[in-house]
Amino acid sequence: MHDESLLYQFKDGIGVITINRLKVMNAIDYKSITMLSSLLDEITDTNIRCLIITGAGEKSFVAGADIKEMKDMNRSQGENLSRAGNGVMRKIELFQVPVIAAINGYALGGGLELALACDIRIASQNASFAMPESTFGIIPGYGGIQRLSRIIGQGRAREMIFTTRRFGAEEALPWGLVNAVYPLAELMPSAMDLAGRIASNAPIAIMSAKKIMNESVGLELSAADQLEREAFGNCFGTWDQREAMQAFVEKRKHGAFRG
Ligand code: DAK
Repeated sequence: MHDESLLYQFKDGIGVITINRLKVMNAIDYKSITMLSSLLDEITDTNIRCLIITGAGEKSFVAGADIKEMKDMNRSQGENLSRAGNGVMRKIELFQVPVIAAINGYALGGGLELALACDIRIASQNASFAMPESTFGIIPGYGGIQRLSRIIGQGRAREMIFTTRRFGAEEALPWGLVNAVYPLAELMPSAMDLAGRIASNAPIAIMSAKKIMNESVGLELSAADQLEREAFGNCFGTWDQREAMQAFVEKRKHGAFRG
């Protein structure tokens, strides 16, 4: 169940979700969070190979949680928002195929947290980033504190959260907050290209690698190795593995992966 504030397109194995709340810089309210959650549940197409999340327009990816909605919330409404928000971020993180955040402008607060839940972040040159929560008397609550520290390291994450300083894509790049920066017009074609490259690989291998990378966070190396070993073993005997290796030996192009 979703309305025009959340758009979904699917073509050639690639899904694109667009947060479409232009009047509020694509800030996400409780309804958008719940719709996003339902939409993710509804994407059951086994042909999906990669998902892209972006914002509508040319100024903003997602300018955070909807402050106008939040300002009068009571404690239980805040808790509901938190539960829904945490749930949807986790759903993105655990989504069966890789998720790319195509950051086309402001990625602030909850918007940055949404991007952090994705596997890969790429940005347009006009993108900007901040964790401004403490200027509103709150802290990042959609898992952003944990994910930000894991992605850019404790020192930089603390600086971002404590200072709330907003900075641009060129600074985000060397920090590893985004993997690449493009002129705005090239952002979506580049996201599609990246998604296409992911989609061209063996689906079971990609999904399995993502699962192991998620599950091994925080594990001892030996336990993580065990997970990896089992998943590695499971790849053998798949049609894709046999066909791709056979094709290499026979010096021919492998048949289309079946997944
Ligand atoms: N919420 C609601 N409306 C917003 C908004 C937001 N986050 N951001 C922008 N808008 C609205 C503006 O109020 C304005 O509405 P009107 O005045 O036209 O009615 C419209 O979008 C256009 O914005 P501006 O006129 O301000 O446009 P500018 O280009 O001048 O500035 C801006 C764009 C994005 C720099 C600026 O609007 C801005 O600073 N917005 C606030 C960004 C921000 O601080 N975001 C972080 C919010 S805190 C939680 C977990 C997580 C969170 C919350 C709860 N739980 C666990 C419960 C997350 C919190 C946050 O994200």
